[in-house]
Formats: sequence, structure tokens, C-alpha cells
Amino acid sequence: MKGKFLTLEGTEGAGKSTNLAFIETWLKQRGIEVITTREPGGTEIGEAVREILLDKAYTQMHEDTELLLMFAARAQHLQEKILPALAQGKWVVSDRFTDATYAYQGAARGIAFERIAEIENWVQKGTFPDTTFVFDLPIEVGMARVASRGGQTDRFEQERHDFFEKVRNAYLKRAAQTPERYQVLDASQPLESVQAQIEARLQTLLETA
Ligand code: T5A
Repeated sequence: MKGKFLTLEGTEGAGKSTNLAFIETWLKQRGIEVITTREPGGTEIGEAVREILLDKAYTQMHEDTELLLMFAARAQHLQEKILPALAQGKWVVSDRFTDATYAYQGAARGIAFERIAEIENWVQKGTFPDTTFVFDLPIEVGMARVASRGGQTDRFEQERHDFFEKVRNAYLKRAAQTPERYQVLDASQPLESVQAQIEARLQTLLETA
């Protein structure tokens, strides 16, 4: 049996990493074999590419370079980790995937969606998430959470407010276009309420697995 592929998306500080751990625990408690991973990254090569992508010293990075590096890391991630795990019947839960490319490099940087779709088709060859959770919240709420968590900001977090508004709107638009694949969550709610909504969707997925 092929496993299920779940992805978590949203703007900065929306709660993806926090809920990745929640989903992993919930599935394991029900006897599902699951691996968690992230993008950009997820493999040794992917994590090396992530360092380049997030390094705020690289202010000169061209948007085409950024796009191709995202997909370079993704190609390795799919071949080395995601596809083998799914083929073994494991569930794969990834903190971000290609929806982020449409939102950040497409809507926010301005690269044509058709161009992204061409590379997506080449790299993914028909592999798409079964379900995508979109953690939606006002940009300033997410940024305040990131700030209160402390630590260094990355190259993307240097962007202005309107950049992240474009990202947020792009996620909502994509979710509205294919509602059966996406679950939009009000991530400004307390964690327990967000997790109750996730749990309901996971329950349905399990029943149809
Ligand atoms: N990117 C990525 C692209 O441009 N294109 C691509 O194709 C891909 C794959 C990656 C960057 O790369 C870009 C997008 C990103 O800018 P990242 O580390 O994956 O960076 O993403 P970030 O969004 O920067 O990750 P964060 O860790 O900042 O955000 P999370 O994971 O959404 O938030 P999380 O879970 O760490 O939570 C933040 C804080 O809020 C609290 C948590 O405890 C934590 O302290 N919190 C809540 N507090 C109150 N109520 C809730 N409901 C809460 N949920 C979480």
C-alpha cells in the first residue's frame, strides 16, 4: 500500500513546525509508520542548499536562482526520501513543499506560475500531496511569534510586509481553487483549537486510507 503525503504551508510563524510534531505523534499513536521532513532541506544535499537559500548575506540572489535551488533541493528530497518512503507504505509529512514555491517565488517574487508548473512537472512527475494544511493568520501575528521565539532571522524574513501579504493571498487562492486537497486553518486561534481541526481531517484521511 502506498503511504499518504501530507504537507504544511503558511507564512512565517504560523505554527507549521509545532503542528508537524503534533501530526507525527497522532499518527504514530494509531500505528501509522510516518516520517517527518522539511523544505527546503530534508536530505544532506537539500539541507546544504537550504543554508544557501536562507543565508541573509546573499542579498544579490536572483529570483531564478532561488527558484532553481528550491527545485534542486526538492528533486533530491523526492528521489532520496519522499518517494521511497511512500513506496514502503509510510506516511510522509513535510513542513512546506511546492505550494510554497508558487506562493513565494511565484506570487511574491513575480515568476510566472506557468514557468513554475513546467519545472514542477519535470521534477515531480505526477507526485503531489494528498492533503495540504494551510496555516493562515495575519502577517503581524506570525512575525510577533517569530520575534518572541528569539534567534536569528533568515533571508526571507528580511522581506517587507507586502511580500508576505502576497504569499498569504496566494495560499488562500490555491486552496480555494482545489478545496478537496487543502484544509485552511485559522492559525491565530489557540493551539488546542488548531489541533482539533487537524485531528478531524487526519481522522477522515485514516478512514479513507
Ligand atoms: N520557501 C520555502 C520558499 O520561498 N519557497 C519554497 O519552495 C520553500 C519550500 C523556509 C523559508 O523558505 C521559503 C519560505 C520560508 O521563508 P522555514 O523555516 O520553513 O523557512 O519557514 P518559517 O515559516 O520561517 O518557519 P517558522 O519556524 O518561522 O514558522 P512555523 O514553523 O510556521 O512556526 P512555529 O511552529 O515554529 O511557531 C512559531 C511560534 O509560535 C508558537 C510556537 O510555539 C512558536 O513559538 N505557536 C503558537 N502560539 C500561539 N498560538 C498558536 N496557535 C501557535 N502555534 C504556534
